[in-house]
Amino acid sequence: MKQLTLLATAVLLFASSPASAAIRTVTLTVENMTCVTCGPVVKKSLSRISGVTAVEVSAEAHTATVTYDDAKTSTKALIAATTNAGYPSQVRK
Ligand SMILES: [Cu+2]
Repeated sequence: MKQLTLLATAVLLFASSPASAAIRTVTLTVENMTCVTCGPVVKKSLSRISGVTAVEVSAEAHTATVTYDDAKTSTKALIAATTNAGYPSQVRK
């Protein structure tokens, strides 16, 4: 029983720790990418966010795959950046 309590405590600590910040990769579904010049615009809007380390845009699939440090930015900021550039997006489920 004691071991179980210790384990539960450890899990709780891990889950709430700020040290759990990590590099994450998310795929966004991006609207309005209708021609070849749209991809670079979307890519640029995401690349200049602090904390973003890599961006792969597929105009054909209407997606942007973004690698970022979740201590520095968030999916909310990524979505805001593409939306402000004229390309509303959402996290692909
Ligand atoms: Cu275009």
